[in-house]
Amino acid sequence: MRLIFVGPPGAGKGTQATRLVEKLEIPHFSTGDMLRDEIRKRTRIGRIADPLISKGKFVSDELVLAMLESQLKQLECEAGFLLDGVPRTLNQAKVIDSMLARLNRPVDACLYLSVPDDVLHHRLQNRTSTTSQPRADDQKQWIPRRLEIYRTRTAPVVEHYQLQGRLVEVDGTGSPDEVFSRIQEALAHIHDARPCEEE
Ligand code: B4P
Repeated sequence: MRLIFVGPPGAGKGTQATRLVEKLEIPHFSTGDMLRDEIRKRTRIGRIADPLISKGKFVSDELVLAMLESQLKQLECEAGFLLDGVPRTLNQAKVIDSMLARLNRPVDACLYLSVPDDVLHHRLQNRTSTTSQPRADDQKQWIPRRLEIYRTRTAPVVEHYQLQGRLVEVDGTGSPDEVFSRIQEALAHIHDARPCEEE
């Protein structure tokens, strides 16, 4: 199955993606994880991304797409995949749609995890207080900006996949187990309705 995960910061994309790729046995492409890895290794990309991410801003489309394209090229012929946290802008969505069309791997569904702002605030602040290596972008001062950037730049991605008839909205509130059950339930319907295309 070829899936995209979108949702506001702290919606639980990373949390649910980890479970889902294990269950479906598909590769997981998280641009957030890739960028944090580049930052840890102090690469050229990491040095550009660090000051942006740490203040809750997006990294440029060019950088994200170049990074992702090199990873997607390694996809095995028959493999499905999960794109986690990407596309995050309408431009990224259009370029990724074209990349996947070239690879004859269009997405089956875009899973949209919807979570109200007050719950997002709580989760992001809680991550800061419970992890040994708190993320700079989770600091309270950057959370309103991250939510605003999401509304202006990522919400159109949700609309884009809705117009394609590929959007599946899942309620992201409740415990991680409850959310995962809802996702599996939603995917069972998609699989019935949209069998994978012939390779
Ligand atoms: P990401 O790594 O994608 O992370 P996120 O949106 O902040 O969080 P996510 O939704 O994955 O939440 P999580 O499961 O961790 O992006 C980080 C940054 O990288 C972006 O802000 C941007 O700067 C940059 N970036 C990444 N991709 C980009 C792109 N394509 N273009 C440009 N820039 C890009 O959960 C959050 C917390 O909630 C955790 O502590 C978790 O344990 C908790 N939680 C999760 N589910 C829960 C539940 N059901 N109940 C209670 N707590 C829960």
